[in-house]
Amino acid sequence: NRPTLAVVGATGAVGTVMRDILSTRQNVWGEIRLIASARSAGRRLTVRGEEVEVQALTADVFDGVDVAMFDVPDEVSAEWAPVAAERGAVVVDNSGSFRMDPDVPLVVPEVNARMTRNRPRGIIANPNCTTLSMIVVLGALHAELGLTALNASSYQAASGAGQAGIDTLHDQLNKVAGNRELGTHPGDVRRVVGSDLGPFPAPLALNVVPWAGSLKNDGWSSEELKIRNESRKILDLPDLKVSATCVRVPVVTTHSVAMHATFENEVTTERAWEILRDAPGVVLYDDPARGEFPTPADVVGTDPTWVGRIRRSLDDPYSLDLFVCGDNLRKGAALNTAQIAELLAAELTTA
Ligand code: 2RA
Repeated sequence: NRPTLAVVGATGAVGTVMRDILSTRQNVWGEIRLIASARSAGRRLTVRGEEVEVQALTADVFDGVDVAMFDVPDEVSAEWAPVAAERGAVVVDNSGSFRMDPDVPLVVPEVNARMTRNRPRGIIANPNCTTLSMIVVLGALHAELGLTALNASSYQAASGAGQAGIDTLHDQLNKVAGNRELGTHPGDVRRVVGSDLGPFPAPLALNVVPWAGSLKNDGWSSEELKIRNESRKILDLPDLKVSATCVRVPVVTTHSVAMHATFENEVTTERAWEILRDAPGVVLYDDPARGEFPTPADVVGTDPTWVGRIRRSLDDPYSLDLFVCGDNLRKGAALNTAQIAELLAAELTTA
């Protein structure tokens, strides 16, 4: 018999994509329970073509659940993931609560699937969407070339900040639409957009905002530290040199990352193409002469990580410069969580 799955956070931006993914990928589940806050309980949502009633998040709802996919705020996961694990579920958590816990594996199936079985707390963590938008490509290159340092600049979509981010961007675009004078004088966009900046610290329409997440030590943002700390853990490179700058851009969904990656071995563009052409979960799209390189407009809604603009650094034969795009709601969150859950389903079904 097939394992029982719970989707916790079923009504959010990522939860909605989780239901889409569960309805389109090969079905490996028995019962699927949809769980959300008490205010959403009773709503009927569709998954696998069937209407399912949303249940409120309580301890009892995890009785009989084999795998629980969580996409809820950090503090909700911190409280409820251990409860679900205590009731016998293996939790795949998409929040930041457990990612750096030494007893919780941080898993990207294409890179370190083996870590899924090593889960002393019954919790497996899903990386941050920005890390997930680049790590499948980086992991494939590291496996062959030995990564030693990474500089990354992200171009992050509004939906990384949830439905509020999407709504704020669209509201601001409506305000600036058609006004060709805007973006030509200091503060002109800010005046038209007004004070409702939503989850962003500055106007996003017709702008870029060099900030994502919260302020940490020495001026670094939480997003930038996540790229550094999560890449080190996933690749098992505790001394990897990482410097990241995370920027919010007026894109609805799909994160992009420009990377400068340095390796133990000399690299060539051709060798990088050879590695990435066949890498699982990667689309190589790299022919600038024909205008072929990844852009969010082409990548959104797809599962792979798209990579292009690959070139050997002009001043360092051990380094590559490259550009990747990944849908931050799919591989960046819901898909990776579902892939980990499928690994667990295979383990539990054969057990
Ligand atoms: C963001 N990566 O884009 C963070 C959380 N999803 O806001």
